[in-house]
Amino acid sequence: MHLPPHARFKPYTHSAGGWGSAHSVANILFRERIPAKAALALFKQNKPDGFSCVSCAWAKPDNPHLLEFCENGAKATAWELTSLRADEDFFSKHTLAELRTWPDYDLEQRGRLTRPMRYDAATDTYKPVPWAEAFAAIGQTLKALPRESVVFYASGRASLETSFMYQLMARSYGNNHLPDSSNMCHESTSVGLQESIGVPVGTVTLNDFKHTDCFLFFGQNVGSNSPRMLHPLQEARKRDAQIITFNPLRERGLERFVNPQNPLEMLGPDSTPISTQYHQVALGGDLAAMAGMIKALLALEAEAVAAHKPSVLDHAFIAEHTTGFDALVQQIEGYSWAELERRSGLGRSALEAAAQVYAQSERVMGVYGMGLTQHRHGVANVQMLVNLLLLRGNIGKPGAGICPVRGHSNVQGQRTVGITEDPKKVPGELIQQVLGVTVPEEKGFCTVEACEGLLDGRVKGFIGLGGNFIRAVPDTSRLEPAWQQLDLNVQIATKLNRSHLLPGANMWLLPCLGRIEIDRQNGVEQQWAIEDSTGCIHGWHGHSEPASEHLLSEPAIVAGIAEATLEANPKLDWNAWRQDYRKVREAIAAVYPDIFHNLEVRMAEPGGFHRPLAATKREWNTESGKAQFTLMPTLDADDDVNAGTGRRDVLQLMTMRSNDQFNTTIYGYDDRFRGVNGTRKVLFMNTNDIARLGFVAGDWVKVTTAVETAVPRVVGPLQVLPYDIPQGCCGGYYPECNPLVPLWHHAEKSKVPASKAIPVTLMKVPVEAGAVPIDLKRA
Ligand SMILES: Nc1nc2c(c(=O)[nH]1)N[C@H]1C(S)=C(S)[C@@H](COP(=O)(O)OP(=O)(O)OC[C@H]3O[C@@H](n4cnc5c(=O)[nH]c(N)nc54)[C@H](O)[C@@H]3O)O[C@H]1N2
Ligand SMILES: Nc1nc2c(c(=O)[nH]1)N[C@H]1C(S)=C(S)[C@@H](COP(=O)(O)OP(=O)(O)OC[C@H]3O[C@@H](n4cnc5c(=O)[nH]c(N)nc54)[C@H](O)[C@@H]3O)O[C@H]1N2
Ligand SMILES: [Mo]
Repeated sequence: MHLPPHARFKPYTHSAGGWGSAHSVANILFRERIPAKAALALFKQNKPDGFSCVSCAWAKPDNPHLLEFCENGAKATAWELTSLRADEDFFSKHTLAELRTWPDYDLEQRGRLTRPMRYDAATDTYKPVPWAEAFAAIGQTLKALPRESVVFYASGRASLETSFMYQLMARSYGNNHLPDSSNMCHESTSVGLQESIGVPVGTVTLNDFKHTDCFLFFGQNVGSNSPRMLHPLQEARKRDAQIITFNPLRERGLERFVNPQNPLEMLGPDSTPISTQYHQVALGGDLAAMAGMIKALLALEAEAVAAHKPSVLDHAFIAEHTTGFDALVQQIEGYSWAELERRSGLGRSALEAAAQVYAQSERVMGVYGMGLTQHRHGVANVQMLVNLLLLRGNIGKPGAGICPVRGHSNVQGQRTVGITEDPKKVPGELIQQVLGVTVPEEKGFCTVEACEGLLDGRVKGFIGLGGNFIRAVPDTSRLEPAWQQLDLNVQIATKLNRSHLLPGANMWLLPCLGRIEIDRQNGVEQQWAIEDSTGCIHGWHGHSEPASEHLLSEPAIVAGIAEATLEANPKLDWNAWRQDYRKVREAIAAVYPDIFHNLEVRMAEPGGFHRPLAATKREWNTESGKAQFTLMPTLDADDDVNAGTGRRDVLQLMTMRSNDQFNTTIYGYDDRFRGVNGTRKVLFMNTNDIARLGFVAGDWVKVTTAVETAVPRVVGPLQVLPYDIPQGCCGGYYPECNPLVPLWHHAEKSKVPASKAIPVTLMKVPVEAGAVPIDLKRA
């Protein structure tokens, strides 16, 4: 088993990108034993004739760089192209009881899954089975289960074609239980933007980045999680665009960047400073920070009026296109500066400085990530950012708009083609007419509801189209035992993970082709389509030979389960779809003509095509027919934490990603930009809190959730690491800290788990036997 090398902490003083990034890519290519020939696949990544990155959902330019990929995209590719295999030999040697003791890193590091397998309780191992047998048995169990008891989960990677088929399978089966990873991610966006501006997705394209004067950057760690976005940001900086960042941590990628693909920059001493203002907002302090900016903006407006200068607010836009302006002004004016400062953790002058730049910029873009969405008031956070943008007409003009940075590479597209628990969001009539499938009327389960169903026994069957459900969800310690009560658990996956190791009655592991692999059906290479974070839809195809001859494509697996389970439907020929994905695309185009008409031709155009978005044309599909200013329910993004503010020992914990992971996939134990090496068992803390709570750097602590204390939620021991984080806040890694998030601690309206502000207390514990101490002297 893998043992972490000597753990150490040393603040990272270099830029994001640069040689550190190139070195890290070389390391992983070596470790995954990628032959040089296969490494050439990187040249095809994100190219018009190539494959789309398996990592994040960031947009691909139509004129890509020679190597249009980033450190983390390259890692993701290497992870999939690995020559290591978790084959039948491996599974015959390891019981699940043993594998459950392995860390996430070791599980996936075993390499690609190679054969369909069924859990055998007698030997506590997975045993290979032929595909036909797997499909028949799964179909039989599904037919026997109550239709409302089965959940169809999707992690956001599967193509538009697979996703379309998958939701039809669920609906033909008889329910709308289609939660996906976006329920833990950007659902606050889908709900918030729909209400405020009438579209569930961002309004900007890559082209807009060329015209933006000012970026307001909230809670998104671009250097690790969407590094290719650093290119347009760097270009923007070179023409002196302003980037105002709000983040509790000084994230390296938001500070400085060296383009690892630019030889001159790699050799020279220069890096581009990214942020022009950096505000270390308190966890959950964004509502107050944005309210403060609006308050400052209103003051500037008053000054301009008094001095007979041009208005700061775009009154013409506000009058013609919005509702709710007066009420918002009244609410904002009711907040005192003292309150705004206290809640945001930022000084008035800092917020005024941000407002000043905003007021002087013509084209402003609001960019954000999990720092806004994963809060109790995550939806309000998103809507407050919209408020700020609307005040100066920054939606629906070039260079301006709202830019949620999505996570999984096709997470946005999956929603577009019907993976949603809400039947109102799918064109039921057309689905009935074209495909003879009746969309059930009753709303299905989102992720949190699926978890509730697991806990109370309503969910008896679970199909996972990718992902690592039981590791990604909140309240892990309560949910793992429930997961083992399932009558049927089918996991379609590329690599082994913890969700596969807690079997119930019937547990299946179905290995699929990865996205980089050539998918041949009837000897013909197939193409797929996806939609990126900017609503751009484009095609791709695989480039390397499959990891095993026994793998099936995701569409083939979905078709296999559907055929074995569902009554024959004369309008829906699963077998024809499995053999030719063009037919699936025809159906997608017929069901969603506005977005996907002529899909086959348009997806092949260089750079793909953009879906129409009414808000970009200043048409508002909202309740009022206008863009809506939204009032804030509260200034606290997290009431649960604030309920405990009386207690000085309660900190707010954010769960975060390292630079060496993709969600629950742990590539390694280094978080280079944050200076942590060789360990993930750390708790990032402010030095004053460390002293105040009676600890010293390097102490080991147990972390306990400080609300609903009757239910024990404990993680640790973790080692205390002094870090530049606001007082009262601390940080630990996802997914290790997930047992601390109560299932009910989620965003209002969107039900996104509030993983960025969990009230916790700490208790010192003796050093764990065998624990590798962090070398703090190097700090
Ligand atoms: N390499 C890599 N790439 C990825 C992923 C990955 O795991 N690894 N995951 C993918 C997925 S699914 C997603 S959703 C995205 C996630 O990408 P991000 O949206 O960047 O999500 P996180 O890494 O969780 O970090 C959020 C950032 O928000 C900050 N933050 C935390 N709390 C607050 C707050 O209250 N206010 C503000 N203003 N900031 C806060 C944190 O310091 C951190 O910088 O990345 C995608 N891309
Ligand atoms: N505490 C806390 N919890 C969080 C978050 C957080 O910030 N904090 N973030 C949340 C977010 S934003 C998200 S998106 C979720 C992520 O939740 P998930 O999407 O469920 O999790 P992943 O870790 O992305 O899933 C990894 C697994 O996907 C499988 N896989 C990889 N590629 C493929 C493929 O091409 N096809 C198939 N079929 N399988 C594949 C592999 O087996 C791999 O083990 O976690 C959420 N949970
Ligand atoms: Mo995500």
